[in-house]
Amino acid sequence: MFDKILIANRGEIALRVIRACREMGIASVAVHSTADADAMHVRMADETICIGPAPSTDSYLSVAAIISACEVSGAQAIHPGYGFLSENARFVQAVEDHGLTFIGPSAAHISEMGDKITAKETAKALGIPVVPGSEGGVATLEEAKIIGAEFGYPVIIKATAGGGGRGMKVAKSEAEMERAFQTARAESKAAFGNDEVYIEKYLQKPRHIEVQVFGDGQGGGVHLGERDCSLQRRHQKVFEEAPGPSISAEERAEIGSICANAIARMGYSGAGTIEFLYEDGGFYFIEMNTRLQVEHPVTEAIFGQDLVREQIRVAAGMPLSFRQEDLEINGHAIEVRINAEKLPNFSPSPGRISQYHAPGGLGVRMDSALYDGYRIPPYYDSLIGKLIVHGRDRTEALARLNRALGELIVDGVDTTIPLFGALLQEPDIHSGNYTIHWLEKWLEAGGVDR
Ligand code: MV4
Repeated sequence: MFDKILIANRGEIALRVIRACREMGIASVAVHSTADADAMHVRMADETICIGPAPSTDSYLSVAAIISACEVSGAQAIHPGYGFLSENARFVQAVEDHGLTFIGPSAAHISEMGDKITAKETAKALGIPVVPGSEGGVATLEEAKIIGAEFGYPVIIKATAGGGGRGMKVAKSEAEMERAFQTARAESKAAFGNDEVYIEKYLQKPRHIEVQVFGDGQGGGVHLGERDCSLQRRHQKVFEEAPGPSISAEERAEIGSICANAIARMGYSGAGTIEFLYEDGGFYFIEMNTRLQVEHPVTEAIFGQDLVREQIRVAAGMPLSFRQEDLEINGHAIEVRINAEKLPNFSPSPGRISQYHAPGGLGVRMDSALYDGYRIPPYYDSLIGKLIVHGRDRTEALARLNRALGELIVDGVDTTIPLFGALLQEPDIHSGNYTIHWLEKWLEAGGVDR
């Protein structure tokens, strides 16, 4: 096992990794920009190293600075958290070239899943159901129209280099194809320097269901059920839950075993998420994330497993600490993301936290790097906390969420907390009856202000 790990991240996820390290008897090294000198992750780590100025391109995204910090500190492994360098294959290669260990999958698996066409081909070859559509890239408008006629409108045009919704366009009819196709290509070129696109049948009212997987890197793989992350605004998740309220035990076992087998056959190592659209009882692969995700705590809650500890163990060459048959779902968990943003437009709201009080009690977890007097810098993501509640069933989890939100105090900046009080007034949230479009429609109809 490693005796020292460097955490190439900041905020709540850096604390999350430090906590796992401490429980495992591993020393932690925090890296930070000059803007984060007073950040909680810097206070909590065993050692700290300043890696550059405020802009993340010169600090948290600097491969050279992070590898130097690792060498200087004597850490043997790097945990990337989420975002920043967590899905950067060149970073992983550089880490390995320096004789260090990346806590995550291989550079090859990261690149394979970073290219969305390759990811889909790999998924299909491994028996994972995919959205019907083009075989590979679509280079010309003529070809695009043939695909449209074959699968039927509406279709969606997606960037091969994309993900997370960038460079996507819907064509509702052949008349809309030219504009949608050219716009998707131009946006992909501008955003990723690559104009390759592919086309899929557009699903009109799906849910976003993602399956948590773990590979041991030795040909073993397990799944830890699904999360429903359909409540999103502009591709940013705001409310996540596990298990998915629309997924039966039979569906879970079936899609779970397909995913676990695929991970095993890939020889995948560490945590991953296989993302699906779910509509009318069918699962359709869209992407795979090769990192630990923001919403991993809802899975931890219902399975009683520490996913960061598991990532570290697997990276150190140890076997998974559980077998599929050891994993059992206990109750229901919900996470809400607290962002420093001003409603109703979700505009960033950095500034000084005059008062912070975290909720507590049975079934409540607050993952946050806030403290009284902390100044939220304007340079980074607006996520400042995650409130995770766990109950014996969904009804209890919702009641507990309502109770915990009542205890939570974040003063001094605007936050998304009022959004969740308003959501808890909605019958559709209580019944679990929502798709990927529910939140945006509700916000357009004045949801937060009602
Ligand atoms: C789709 C889709 C409908 N049909 N693909 C958006 C982000 C990227 N991960 C995939 N996305 C979508 N792909 C087909 N064939 C609708 C979306 C989509 C979406 C997906 C998940 C969660 C929220 C979303 C919001 C808008 C569109």
